[in-house]
Amino acid sequence: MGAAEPTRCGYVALIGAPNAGKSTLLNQLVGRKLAIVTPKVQTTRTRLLGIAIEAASQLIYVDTPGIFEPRRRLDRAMVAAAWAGALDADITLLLVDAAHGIDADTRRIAERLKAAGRPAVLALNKIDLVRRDALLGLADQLSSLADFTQIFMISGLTGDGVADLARHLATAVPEGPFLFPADQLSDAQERFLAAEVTREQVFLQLHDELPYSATVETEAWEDRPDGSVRVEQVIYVRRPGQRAIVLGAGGSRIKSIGARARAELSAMLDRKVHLFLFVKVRDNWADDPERFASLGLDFNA
Ligand SMILES: Nc1nc2c(ncn2[C@@H]2O[C@H](COP(=O)(O)OP(=O)(O)OP(=O)(O)O)[C@@H](O)[C@H]2O)c(=O)[nH]1
Ligand SMILES: [Mg+2]
Repeated sequence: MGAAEPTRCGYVALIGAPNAGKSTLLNQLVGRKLAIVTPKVQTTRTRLLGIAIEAASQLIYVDTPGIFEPRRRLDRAMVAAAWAGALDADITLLLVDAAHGIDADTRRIAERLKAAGRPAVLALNKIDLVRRDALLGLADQLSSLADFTQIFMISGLTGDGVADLARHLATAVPEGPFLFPADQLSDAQERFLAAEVTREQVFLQLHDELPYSATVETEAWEDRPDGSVRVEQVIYVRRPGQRAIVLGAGGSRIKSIGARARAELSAMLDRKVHLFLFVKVRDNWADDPERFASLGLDFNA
């Protein structure tokens, strides 16, 4: 970097259909696991910033919930958060799962970008799963739906193509000073990231409706003099029967969720963690303004 080179800084929103790989890419771009990732759709519920320096640019990536046809109040708030992220950003990066192709969700997103007169960067993701010649047809089809300034072919999982993408973004964000300290990786509080780590295990270890009926909150956080941390969290579910499933026979499921979450959290924080999980029934949590506020979502979206 020459001394006279001006710095650049900007927000880059990662948007796309559920499961396109937005959170995986965010983690790859930042070089650290911030966002939770699962094979299930609608894992991410709120905006999360991941911050990286590339050459003389600070890139502020915005992970967003997948954009899909909303039905419940929580869905509406998630999709509203995703669009707010997309339209507030300096650059919109549309991620498409190349193995899955163009579905109704992706088509609707492209159409809305076009209607908003919003050019975007297109990234065909998961190229580790598809033949290269299939990618060109997909790129063509997408180009007919919206206005893309650049097209990249990447794998957020293996990192293939991601450095090229980051280099391009670094030149495309506006000139200006860094908006965050150079060593800051996210805007998220540790309490929130810790709750997400447990929610990831709920998604991975429980099935059907349950992950979508559950939310996790960190209720207490105590730094101990010996350098360890004591964390209390509540997993909220909607019905007593769901509480029984989360606990499992003789408490076996909650024990296994807690063990995995504690190991992950301990690695993330680089210190010993004492994790205490409670399961509570709050049948209306998905209609409770306070729970939305704790997720950073707009109840009235
Ligand atoms: N093979 C392959 N799998 C990927 C790639 N990127 C993501 N995945 C997988 O796709 C699934 C979804 O990834 P996420 O990063 O959670 O996707 P997302 O777009 O954030 O999903 P939502 O938050 O639900 O909208 C996970 O199982 C990932 O491991 C990739 O480049 N290649
Ligand atoms: Mg996600």
